[in-house]
Amino acid sequence: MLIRLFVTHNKKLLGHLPSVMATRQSSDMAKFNETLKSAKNIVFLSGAGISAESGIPTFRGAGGMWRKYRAAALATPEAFGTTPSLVWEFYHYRREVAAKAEPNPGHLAIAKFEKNNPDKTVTVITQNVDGLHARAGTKNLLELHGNLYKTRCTKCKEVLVNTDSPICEALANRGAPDVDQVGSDIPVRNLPHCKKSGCKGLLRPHIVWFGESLEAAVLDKAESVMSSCDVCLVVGTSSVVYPAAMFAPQAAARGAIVAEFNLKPTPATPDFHYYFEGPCGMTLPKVLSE
Ligand code: BJW
Ligand code: ZN
Repeated sequence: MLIRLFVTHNKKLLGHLPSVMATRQSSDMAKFNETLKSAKNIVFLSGAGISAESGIPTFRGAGGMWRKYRAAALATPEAFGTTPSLVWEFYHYRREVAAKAEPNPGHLAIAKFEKNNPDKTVTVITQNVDGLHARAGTKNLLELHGNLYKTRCTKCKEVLVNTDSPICEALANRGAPDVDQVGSDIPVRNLPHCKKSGCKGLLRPHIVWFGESLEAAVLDKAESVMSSCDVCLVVGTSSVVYPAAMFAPQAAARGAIVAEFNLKPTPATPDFHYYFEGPCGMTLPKVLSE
């Protein structure tokens, strides 16, 4: 059993939390499994790490670059405003990668847990946009940051599911991640456009970019679920992107039991009751089937 001090990692942002919670942190799977058995409201809060074992690169790990860009440079409304062609190439590439990927044992263990526990309220709140939780069979799912396979019209704002590959002819054979590729020259008229006759606006990925607000209904629901859960499993997230980064520390501070599954500690680790180190495709199935 690990012994740690629970010290809140960001007093400025989470000022309402007690500054120090002296307690023991555990990595006892059997004990956590007992807690899960008696819980009624369970939330899984996932990030890119859960899809890493499906071959989808994380944002802040090795492989988190596309060409010479970090996601943070392209996932902004400003980047789309100035270089929509480059941003569409980036998303076209990611749509193709995720479409070829398969849910891994971590996604599947969560979906199975939901299915096998109809007496509990099980919710998955994911920051991921790859659609793998849904493909694994998760039903009660909140996609905080949108979805690679949804588009939004920049003019009429209509949101549609779009799984076309490629999403438009001009993007066929584009999006190669090689660092020596520079710029993007697809004319805007050839990028995906709204099919409504009176509109024909430029489409964008239905993804929450940096500096944009999360969809109000999704955020409200996530906050409501987080405020009523009695157990939260934080899986494969670096816990640095807000508002998602404060969900689990806030839940822990009000008394929910929080367990983190990661390859390495994060800034939020000291806030949590349990820490399970290792690939979550191995640790989750073990904990959930104990
Ligand atoms: C494994 C593993 C294995 C690997 N097993 N583990 C308050 C304070 C400071 C800043 C802000 C704030 N409020 C808002 C901001 C600004 C900004 C923000 O948080 N910035 C921070 C970087 C500081 N937030 C926003 O802009 C949000 N909007 C908002 O709040 O609006 C209101 C507002 C705006 C501005 C100012 C104030 C208020 C929107 C955030 C949208 C995030 N969008 C992205 C990009 C989506 C585009 C796309 O996908 O193309 O979403 S950012 C990127 O990071 C992506 C992810 O969902 C998100 C989180 O990353 P995640 O999932 O944690 O991945 P990694 O790579 O960071 O970590 C992976 C983890 O897995 C690691 O820990 C590994 O160890 C682990 N791992 N393999 C287990 N096998
Ligand atoms: Zn439109």
